[in-house]
Amino acid sequence: MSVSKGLVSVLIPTLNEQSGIEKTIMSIPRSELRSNLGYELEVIVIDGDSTDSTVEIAEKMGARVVVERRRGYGRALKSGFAAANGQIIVTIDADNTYPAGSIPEYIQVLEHGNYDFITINRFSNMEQGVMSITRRLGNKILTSLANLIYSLDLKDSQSGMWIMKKDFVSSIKLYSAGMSLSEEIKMIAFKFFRSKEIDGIYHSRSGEAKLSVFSDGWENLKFLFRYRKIIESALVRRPISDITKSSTGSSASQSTYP
Ligand SMILES: Nc1nc2c(ncn2[C@@H]2O[C@H](COP(=O)(O)OP(=O)(O)OP(=O)(O)O)[C@@H](O)[C@H]2O)c(=O)[nH]1
Ligand SMILES: [Mg+2]
Repeated sequence: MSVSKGLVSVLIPTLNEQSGIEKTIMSIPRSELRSNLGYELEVIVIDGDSTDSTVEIAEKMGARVVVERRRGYGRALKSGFAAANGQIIVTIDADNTYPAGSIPEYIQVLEHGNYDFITINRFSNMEQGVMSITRRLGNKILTSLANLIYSLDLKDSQSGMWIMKKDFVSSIKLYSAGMSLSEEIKMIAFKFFRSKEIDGIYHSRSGEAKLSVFSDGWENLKFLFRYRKIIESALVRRPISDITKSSTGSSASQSTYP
């Protein structure tokens, strides 16, 4: 395939990830994306002012580095969304945990199924010891509650690997600055857009985790309940498929997370 179909932006938030960033960027199949799907690739690292050599390594690997000094995984990804030029946006962590090698396959599912958003279920193929029992339990509780409150059928509400259309990102307003962005984006995606959850692999992490099981778990739990009141206001533009279903417009005037 010689004519480029467009651009894929892979967003990678980093906070002191010098031991995983090189392997992570290397695992993104640039040439397969180009030769099999006709997409060019841009890799954007959104760095939280790392004090190790994350930025140097990322730049050496050809990534564009955006510095976002304000703390938080959600804050970093929102800055990444604003910086992305691609028609398709993919998110992964910088710790080599997600199956970046399968990005072309997932993009094909997105395109053939005309989905707006795809998320990867980490629990379908996870080696023993990759996640502690406490974290597994926390994930189970958060996912079950999300399903109950928002009438969903997710297996993993906390996964950080998503494949989505830029149009979807432009149609929503995201409130979370922290780890709760992960459940937030899925709730709005599965409530209002064509979305799919795909089983994937989750490898053991390179480097130290930034997630704090108890404080992030508690924040994510509180967010699940608060979000019920603001989910409608998070829809900036209704999905095309939904416009004919309802004539009640949604207010997009809210600018801060209550
Ligand atoms: N820029 C930026 N990146 C962050 C921040 N906090 C976390 N990250 C990055 O966001 C990604 C997700 O954080 P992780 O610690 O891997 O969280 P997790 O995937 O739930 O936990 P593990 O399974 O242990 O990896 C990693 O690539 C982090 O380096 C932050 O405040 N700023
Ligand atoms: Mg991680």
